[in-house]
Amino acid sequence: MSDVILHHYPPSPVSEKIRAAMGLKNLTWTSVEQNRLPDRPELFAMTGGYRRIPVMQIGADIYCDTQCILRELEERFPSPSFHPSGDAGLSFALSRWTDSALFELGVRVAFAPVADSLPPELVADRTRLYFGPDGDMAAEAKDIPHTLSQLRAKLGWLEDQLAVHGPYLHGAKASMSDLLGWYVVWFVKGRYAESASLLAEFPNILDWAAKMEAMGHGTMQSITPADALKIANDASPVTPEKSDEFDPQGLKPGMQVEVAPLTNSGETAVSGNVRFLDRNRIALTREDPRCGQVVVHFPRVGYRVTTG
Ligand SMILES: N[C@@H](CCC(=O)N[C@@H](CS)C(=O)NCC(=O)O)C(=O)O
Repeated sequence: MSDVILHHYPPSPVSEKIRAAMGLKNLTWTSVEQNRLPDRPELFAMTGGYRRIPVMQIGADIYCDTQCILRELEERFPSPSFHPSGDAGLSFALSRWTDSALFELGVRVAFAPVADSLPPELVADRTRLYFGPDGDMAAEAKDIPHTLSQLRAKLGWLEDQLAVHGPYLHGAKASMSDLLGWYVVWFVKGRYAESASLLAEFPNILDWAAKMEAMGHGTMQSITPADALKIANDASPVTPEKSDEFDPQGLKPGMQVEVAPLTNSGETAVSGNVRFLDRNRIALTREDPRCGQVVVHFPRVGYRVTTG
């Protein structure tokens, strides 16, 4: 069984980014299917309550957010690289657009027109999560023509890039940028009933999407959330202690802190002691009776660290 464990659920688009990343690197990995609603006791024991999906686990080291997951996969499995043309900086910058403005359009198009046929608790949860406390899915449904006008223009940017540099966004080989565009296109293609007509004017996106689909998800086998918890309990974290003399908040290993995503949807802050710091990542040591000591990694970008 592979040590690389991905906590996810099949319809999750952000998880598709990482499943496709496994395919790009042709990795063998272990899948833990989590609930679609945040009833995930084993995972929360390990993360300290971080509520988003996916999460990657390697023994007792836990990686929250796809920014951290992609960095860790690249460090552990450098070949083939997520950055075949050396454009890591551009890809991370691009991720701040795909994972915000572009993904939010995808959420509107995928959820709003079918919200009436989805479980009300799922709709209520995702409305609050993605559109904040004043979100209104019925209003989003009425506004779909406008939303499509925004999405169409942005898909056009991907189309233009592929037309000049294709078959992938940076040229001959698939890169992290392709994973970023792909998971939103995958989401819209799979969930928006009119996606065929939306995408019909984008022949380069259609060719590229077929290639991304064919890349697959690597090789996967499944275990249960309880199995994954036991793996964490039986392992010790391997993340080294690391300080960062330039840290603008004066954070140091050993300090007690809280880390929370910068959203307005009231997501749980995770508490722990700083173990590792650099400008992209912070990792916290925490203990839970169900999994023993774990080290939980978060990105710096998009998260606020507060000291007690
Ligand atoms: N910034 C996060 C975003 C993850 C995200 O929003 N994931 C969605 C699933 S596609 C989610 O967690 N939705 C709520 C849930 O599943 O509880 C990342 O890059 O991993």
